Formats: sequence, C-alpha cells, structure tokens
Amino acid sequence: MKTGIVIIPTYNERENIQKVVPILEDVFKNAPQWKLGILVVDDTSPDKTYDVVKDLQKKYKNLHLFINKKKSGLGGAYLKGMDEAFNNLDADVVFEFDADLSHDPTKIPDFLKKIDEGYDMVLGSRYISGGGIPDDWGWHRKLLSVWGNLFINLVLADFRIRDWTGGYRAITKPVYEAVIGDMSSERFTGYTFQIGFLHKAVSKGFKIAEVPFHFVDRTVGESKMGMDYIKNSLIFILKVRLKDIMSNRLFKFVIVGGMGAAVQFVALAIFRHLLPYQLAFFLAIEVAVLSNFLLSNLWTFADRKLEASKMPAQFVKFNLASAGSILIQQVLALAGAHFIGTNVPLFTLPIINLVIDTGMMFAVVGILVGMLWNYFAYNTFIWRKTKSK
Ligand SMILES: Nc1nc2c(ncn2[C@@H]2O[C@H](COP(=O)(O)OP(=O)(O)OP(=O)(O)O)[C@@H](O)[C@H]2O)c(=O)[nH]1
Ligand SMILES: [Mg+2]
Repeated sequence: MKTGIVIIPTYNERENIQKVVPILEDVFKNAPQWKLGILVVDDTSPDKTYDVVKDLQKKYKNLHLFINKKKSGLGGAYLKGMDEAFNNLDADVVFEFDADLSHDPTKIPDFLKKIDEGYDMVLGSRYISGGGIPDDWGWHRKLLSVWGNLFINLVLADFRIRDWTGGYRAITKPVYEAVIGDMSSERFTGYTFQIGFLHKAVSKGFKIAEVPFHFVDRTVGESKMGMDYIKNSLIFILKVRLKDIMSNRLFKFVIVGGMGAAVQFVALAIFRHLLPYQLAFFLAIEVAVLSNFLLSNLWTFADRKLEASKMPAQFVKFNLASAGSILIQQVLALAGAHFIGTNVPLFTLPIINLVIDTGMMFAVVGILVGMLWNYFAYNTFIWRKTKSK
C-alpha cells in the first residue's frame, strides 16, 4: 500500500488547524487504497498552533508534527516537511495544503487517482474547467490572479500548465529528489518556492496533471500575501526564462555564429592593410572559423568539451564542416539559378528601396540551410554526445 502525507505549514493557525484536521481525516476514508497521514510544520507560532496539534494527536495516530524553532517562510516549511515525510515517514507522495481551508480537501482522492494513473505531480488548478476563484474578489485581484498566470504562460511560451502559482499540489518522491538535487545554487524563498519548484519539475520532463478546484478565501486568521509576492514572482519568472534561453544550445550556436561574422569582418579590416587582398580574405575566414571552434568548445558544447589531444584533428574536421556548408550554399544557388532564375523580383525593402529578387533570396535560404548543416555536423561529427550521458 502506498503512503501519502498531507503537509500543512502553519503560522498562527490554531483555529484553522482545529477544523481542518478532522475534515481531512474524513476525506481519507474516500481513498482506501492509500495509507494517508498529515504532517503539520509549525514555525513555533506565537498563538501556539503546535499545542492544538499535540492535542489532536491523542485522537489521530496518523497526525505528525514538526516544529521549526525559527520562522522560515512557506518554502522553508515545505522543504523541512518534505524531507521529513519522504525520509522518515515513508511517503511515496506528499501534498502541499494550506491550513486555512482555501484548498477543497474533498479533491484529494482526485489527485491520488491521477497519481495512480502514472502522473508524477498533480496541481490543484483554479483556471481549468471546473475550477475557480472567489466571486467576491475585487476586479484588480481577479485580474492579477488570472493575468499573472497568463503572463507566466507567455513568458515561458508554455501553455500546458494553467495554474502556476497555486499552493495545492501532490508531489511524488522522484520529483522531489530530482528538484532538490538541482536546487543547490538557488535558494527558493517563500515567494518563489511554488513557481520555482514547478518550473524545475516541468523542465525535467515529469508528467504533470491538473485537477480543478474552487479556491475559497480564508475566514479566520491572517493572510501573508502582499504586493511583494507579486513583484518577486514576476521578476523571478523573467530571470528563469532568460536563464533558460541563455542555456539553450541552439541560441548559443547562433550567437557564436554571429560573433564569427563580426570577427571575420574585423580581421579583414586589419589584414588587408598588411597582405594582398585575396590572402587577407582567406586568413580572415580562417580566424573566424578558429574563433567559432574555440567558442563552441568553451560555451555551446561546454558539456561535451574536447580533450586537448583531440583538438587539432577535430579542428580539421570543423574546417571540413564549414567548407561543406559553403558547398551546400553553392549547390543551392546553382540549382536555384538553373530552375528559377536569379532575376525574379520578390519585394522591395522599404526605406532603403532595395529590391529583393530570387538571386538575393538564394543567399538567405543558403545561409539558413548552411547553418542547419553546421549545427548537424557539430553535433554529429565534432561534439558527439557520449553514450553514458
Ligand atoms: N510554517 C510556516 N507556515 C507558513 C508561513 N507562512 C505561511 N504559512 C502557512 O502557509 C499556508 C498559506 O499561507 P496563507 O497566509 O494562507 O497564504 P496565501 O494562501 O497565499 O494567502 P491567502 O490567500 O490570504 O490565504 C497557511 O497554512 C499558513 O499558515 C511560515 O513562514 N511558516
Ligand atoms: Mg491561504
């Protein structure tokens, strides 16, 4: 039988925790194929929430309590709770769940069903059919909530997940271990914990499902959400996206290619004063090829860096690949000239009034096809993926 632990971080929630524990215990009966329990992570609340939990523990044997000496924010509480649940309470799945009853507890069996179907992570979603936000929210809060999520979809160019910011989730152990193992450099604070955690799970390719639920406002206790949260979330997601793009191999390839063109241009400007033009032209190309080779090795293919002893031979291959790209472009231009002709006008560029005809277009197509060839050749012949990775 698999084990699920509902983690509830609490800070000054004595009234809410008193209510929510019995409700959850009732809901557990609707998922008899699971062994379910609750773990309250309390940051030594001034209102002594933990005392209420200790009292409830007399009645519920599957109710656990973890007391943090210091207040560590939502993210901190969840990290402590997940560590405890997965490593000491034998959990296969944990839930993130607010004490304030904003998260409809009757949906828990739906989450578990998705896990049983093979999903790695399940999100409670307010923005898919069947879900919702409170009707009485002011228009600005509704706007923020809905558009905030759309904004994240847009920035990440990924519309598969509709509710990025919710706090009602089920997470399996493999997801937890993969995300935690990759968190060393960044510290998820309270603000960005939910978005950051989900983004890591998504980029690692885990299977994620959404279950609709109706978010309801807390009726007692104090909310901790504010303007800071929104600002920090937006900045965070922009940073994450920028980092994603910067670490994309194709992006690096294009940048290195652009730098190569610049290097060639500058080299020619210098060499032509020192050498006959044809020789200067050839040398400038070779300097650009060398710069492309070194930059690709250091940056674009840093994860497959060549051993020093292999560099000369691979550089020769790199030259051949570049020559191949030129050859491909020549063949394309010849075929185009033969079958279509080079003087068919296509359109005129405004402002500079430059007529683009088929002759010019062959160059554009040639450059793109040449780039495709280069990218393929680099990956296949020069920086080959090793099997173990
Ligand atoms: N342990 C711990 N729990 C916290 C901390 N901050 C918030 N929580 C709990 O996390 C849950 C969510 O916090 P809320 O204040 O409801 O935040 P929210 O749901 O974003 O805001 P509302 O929409 O106003 O409810 C609640 O159970 C809080 O008690 C913290 O620093 N430590
Ligand atoms: Mg809440």
